[in-house]
Amino acid sequence: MEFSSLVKFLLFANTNIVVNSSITLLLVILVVAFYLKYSNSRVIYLLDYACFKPPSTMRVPIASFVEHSKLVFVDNPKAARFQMRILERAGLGDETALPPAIHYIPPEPTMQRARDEAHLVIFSAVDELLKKTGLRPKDIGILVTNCSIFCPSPSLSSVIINKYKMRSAIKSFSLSGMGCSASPIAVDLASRLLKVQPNSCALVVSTEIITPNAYMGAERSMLVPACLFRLGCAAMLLTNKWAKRKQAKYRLLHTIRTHKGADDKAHKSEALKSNITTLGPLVLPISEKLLFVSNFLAQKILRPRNLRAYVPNFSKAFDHFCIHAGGRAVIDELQKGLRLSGQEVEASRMVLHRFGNTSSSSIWYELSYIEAKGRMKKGDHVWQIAFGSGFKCNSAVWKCNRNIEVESDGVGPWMGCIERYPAHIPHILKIEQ
Ligand SMILES: *[C@@H]1O[C@H](CO)[C@@H](O)[C@H](O)[C@H]1NC(C)=O
Ligand SMILES: *[C@@H]1O[C@H](CO)[C@@H](O)[C@H](O)[C@H]1NC(C)=O
Ligand SMILES: *[C@@H]1O[C@H](CO)[C@@H](O)[C@H](O)[C@H]1NC(C)=O
Ligand SMILES: CC(=O)N[C@H]1CO[C@H](CO)[C@@H](O)[C@@H]1O
Repeated sequence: MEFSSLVKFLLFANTNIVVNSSITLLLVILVVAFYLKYSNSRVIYLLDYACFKPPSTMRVPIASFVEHSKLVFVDNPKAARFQMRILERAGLGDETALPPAIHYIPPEPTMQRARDEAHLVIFSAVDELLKKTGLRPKDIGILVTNCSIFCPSPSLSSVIINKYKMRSAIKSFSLSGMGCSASPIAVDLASRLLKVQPNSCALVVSTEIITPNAYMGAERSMLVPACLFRLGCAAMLLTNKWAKRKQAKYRLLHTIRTHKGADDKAHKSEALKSNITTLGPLVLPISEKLLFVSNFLAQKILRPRNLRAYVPNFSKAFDHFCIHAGGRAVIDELQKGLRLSGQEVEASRMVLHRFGNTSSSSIWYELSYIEAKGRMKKGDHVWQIAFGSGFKCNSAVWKCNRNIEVESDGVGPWMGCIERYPAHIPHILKIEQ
């Protein structure tokens, strides 16, 4: 072999080696980066969720509620009339449901009845969720339950673990006394736990057991919730498993919790304002941020009398809104405050009409409404916002991870009634006496 051709051969081989090894190195780096990014489970998915659909036997048409209230408050007709006036303006329909114990005359708010209700709503929702996701109870590593009023011992979490024979190493938490905003708190807690526990599934159960809520006294502030509370429960499955990324419905982008409990003067709108101020910079497009900042500066520097604070247009950041359906006044206030259109609050109003105030689970019935209407598309951003028990305001921001089809994903609790919505909700309902 000639010297020059030997040199050529060596050079060629060398470049080959260099090229080969750099490609290999690049591949290794890519694989490692990929592994670190995903297996380290920074991304948290909502695999799926399920909402309890009350059986029609537990239905309370408004007229029946009023009649029942007259019988229960036979010695106090004022209370019955007061409840009727609340219901006339509440925006609830004729298909909301109450647990059997509250249908009785008089109601029977015992511990046993409350347990029966808890079993009914929780097991129904969890059964459906396991069916939808194809997971076995043994796959669940974290369990967070949340229910504000009913706080039995052993806890509801233990009841679930016992019923489904979950694994003994499960990390379980029972949140309580946190009111309607508890659901984003539970999601927040589960997502924080998932961040430190790779390759796991977390089950979150959000409900309010209303049997203990049956109220027969004369205090008006207690009579109001007794009118609006209805059966409801939602179960959610969060995961950081890389293998589940295609199947998952949503990706969690942010959870934000504001607690103004330290401030005695704090109230709903205060907590809301601060929460929104925290959320704004995370989600708003640059144009809205600029408008907000320039308005803020103009107020500080020029101090004009009639310049109102700029409320960012959140429709530019979110495609769908799930506002906790606590009552009509709450939805009205938020719609006005955030300048939302009628369609953007439609899900909240329709959930209030069809299911009543289901406390912390209402935002999941709303998400399900948007899906059942076929409006949820891959890439859409959703804002779930809930407040309750005074000073807390909590949100979760999700990004839709795949197209959601009514045919394959179903309509969940809206089965059999979705075609009747959106329904016209009269401002004042005339109740026949
Ligand atoms: C969530 O909190 C409530 C009390 O507010 C507590 O009773 C309950 O144990 C928790 N929820 C469930 C479903 O366990
Ligand atoms: C907010 O932005 C959306 C989309 O750009 C627009 O349709 C809507 O009119 C805006 N709302 C307000 C109150 O400016
Ligand atoms: C809705 O239910 C919750 C209970 O979790 C209660 O705190 C809230 O006051 C209710 N909303 C209205 C408007 O009654
Ligand atoms: C304006 C305002 O009150 N902002 C508050 C928003 O909430 C965060 C905590 O979540 C507070 O640190 C901010 O001060």
